[in-house]
Amino acid sequence: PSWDEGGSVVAERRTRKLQPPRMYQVVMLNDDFTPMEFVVVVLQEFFNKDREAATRIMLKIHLDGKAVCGVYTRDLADTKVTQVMDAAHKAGHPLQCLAEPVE
Ligand code: NFA
Repeated sequence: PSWDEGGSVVAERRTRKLQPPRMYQVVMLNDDFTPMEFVVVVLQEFFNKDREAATRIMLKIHLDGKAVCGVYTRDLADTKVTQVMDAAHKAGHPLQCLAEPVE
């Protein structure tokens, strides 16, 4: 929100009140080291993809450099990013992902 004295906070509350929340896409990035199988498992485990969808997304990341894994509210998107980064770090892989606002 804006915090000037002109009532813009109230104005924004009025305009946002019946609006859906801003959505965030979780984007996963390619690297040369993370095994394909690890990415497929992560996509199944944290993004509720079946093996076929997970494989398709993994290959898109591999070929295009990145792909959207899912679209969520802010809190959930941040949770997904943390889960992926944590699992990758623990497994010793450099896999990266991030959340970015849609539009
Ligand atoms: N490029 C990686 C490889 O060839 C696979 C990969 C896919 C990594 C998607 C990260 C994301 N092992």
